[in-house]
Amino acid sequence: MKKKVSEIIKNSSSFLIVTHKNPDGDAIGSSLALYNVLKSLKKTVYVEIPTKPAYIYDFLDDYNNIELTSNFKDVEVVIALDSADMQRCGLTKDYTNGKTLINIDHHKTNPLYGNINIVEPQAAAVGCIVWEILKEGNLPIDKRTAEYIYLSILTDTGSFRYSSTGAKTFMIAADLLAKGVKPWYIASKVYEREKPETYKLLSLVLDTLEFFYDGKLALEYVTIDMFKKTDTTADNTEGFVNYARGIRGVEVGVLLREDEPNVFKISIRSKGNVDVSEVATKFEGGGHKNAAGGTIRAPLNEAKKKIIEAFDFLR
Ligand SMILES: [Mn+2]
Repeated sequence: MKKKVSEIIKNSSSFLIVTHKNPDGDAIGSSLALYNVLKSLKKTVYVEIPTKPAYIYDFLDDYNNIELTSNFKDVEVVIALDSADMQRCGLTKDYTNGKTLINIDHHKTNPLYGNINIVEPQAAAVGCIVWEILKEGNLPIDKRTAEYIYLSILTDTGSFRYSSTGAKTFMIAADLLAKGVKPWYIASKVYEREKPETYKLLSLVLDTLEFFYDGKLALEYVTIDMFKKTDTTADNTEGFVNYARGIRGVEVGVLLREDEPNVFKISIRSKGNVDVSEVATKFEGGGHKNAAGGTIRAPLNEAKKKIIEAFDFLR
């Protein structure tokens, strides 16, 4: 199947790459890696995402080449990356009709919406799958492509810490380093360029921390009011949920983020064996075993109650 994708890459002339809204490092990294390869092969290629990527990624060479979803681009091949369903990457059936749709993902809930589907839940990042496609097809991996793939792996494995990290992950990373990636450079760009106001917001959020089920569930929240007070947006909350999970004894950390009045985006992170993807499906969401998300439409107190109840198996 990967060979087939590399053949399509070689034999087609125009491509649209799409990924999920509120893109993370894996979504952006895997998309820009393929974009860069297709550019170097002199193909016509576009990258579209439903929402603008967060500022932490603005150091990337191709950041300004990322466009917002249009459903207008006239191309032969559409490649969706890291997108558990079509809607999350802004695709409509009307638009993809008559085009080759390639679906490359690692969410186990992916319904295989493409004409070609490469969905590998065991892959540490979609960037790893992209690397394999490029390798198998003998496609060029230059330094810039290597940096994009490295970004995707670094961010989706929580800096090589999550249970998805294996020997293969490091093997791929080693290959990327051989192509010129400097780990300190990417890490400092992604993790050491935070805005001061983010820390103001973080201090408000940490103040909301509460514990349930003998300290196994940690819950924190951010409200529109807090965003206003600190002149911040949802972009500033990247990684906040990890503070909840990072506490000793905590097995599940949850961040409730009020994106619209009484609409909370929930981020759920677990350690080790607790699978949070199931719980997320109860809240219009999904994800992976240790990282998942969803939405709750309710006032704060009710939203908190729903989350606490959903984790009563921790009792
Ligand atoms: Mn991913």
